[in-house]
Amino acid sequence: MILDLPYDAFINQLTHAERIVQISHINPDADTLGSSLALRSALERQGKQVTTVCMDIPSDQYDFMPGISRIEHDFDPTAYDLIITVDCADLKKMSGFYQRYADFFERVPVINIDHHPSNDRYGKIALVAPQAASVGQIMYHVLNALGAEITPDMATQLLAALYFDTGSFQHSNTTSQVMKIAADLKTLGADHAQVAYHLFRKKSLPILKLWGLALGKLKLDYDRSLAWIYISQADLDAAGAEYKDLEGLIGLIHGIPGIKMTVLLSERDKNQLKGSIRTENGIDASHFAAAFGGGGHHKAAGFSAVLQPQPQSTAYLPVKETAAA
Ligand SMILES: [Mn+2]
Repeated sequence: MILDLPYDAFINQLTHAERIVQISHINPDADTLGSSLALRSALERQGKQVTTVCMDIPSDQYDFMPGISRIEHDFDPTAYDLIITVDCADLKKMSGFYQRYADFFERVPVINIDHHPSNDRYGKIALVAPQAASVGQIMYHVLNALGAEITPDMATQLLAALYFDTGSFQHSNTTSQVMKIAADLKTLGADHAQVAYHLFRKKSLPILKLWGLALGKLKLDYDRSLAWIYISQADLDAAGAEYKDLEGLIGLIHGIPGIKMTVLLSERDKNQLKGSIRTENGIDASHFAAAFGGGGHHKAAGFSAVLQPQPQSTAYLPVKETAAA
């Protein structure tokens, strides 16, 4: 099944473009990075001048991705005649560059390539497919529509995108179509073992120490089908780890038989409390996250809250106190 998207309008728009800026979302992941880099190669082979930007420096977890060193962190808005946003559900919140260069976004056509259900199809042309597991899946069809050759490096970039957004093909968005595309990318030379290692298996010693410490603090409440962990700044210090080292931990915990909701709470700078929630079918994680000003998807959501000076006045502290007990 080829996603029903305005490929022809996109291709037509490209014929009017010489200098293109591709924009990834803040806190970039393998989907926005891999999809951008694969499209970039195809556009460059058409003779376009392309700059790929992201406001945040990608985590070193992505250093293995071919072309990652070509990601830049700012651009000159007078130098481009086309904008392509990749995996950005919202131009204002997710690109970060919108506030900096608002008139550039008014003046220059935007092509919006995304799969978030909340994407309102901003831009002149929207290649938006909420049914796609990742932008990598959309980009595979875009490259085919362009008639672009997918090189082994591009195949690795796209496989990384697909692999990441499906949680290594474990999430329910892993359709047979996703697996067929992954198989094709493998045939085209994607380095599947490198993708799996760098995105899911590689763990530094501080990460392993932190996760071990965290597992020791795991609390279970079978009456409420609830599992939770609270990680303090002191825990991070004890493991020699950083906040980002918690990434992926909730996926490890959420799978205990009899547990339907898993919550990971972590203390952040400036009295911030960050919460990640995972749920089983039928329990809306975003509903719980919204109670603390957050949001997300049905089975995965999150929130940030400010720790108040009077602990008893906050709704979430009882959870923290129980967790610490
Ligand atoms: Mn994505």
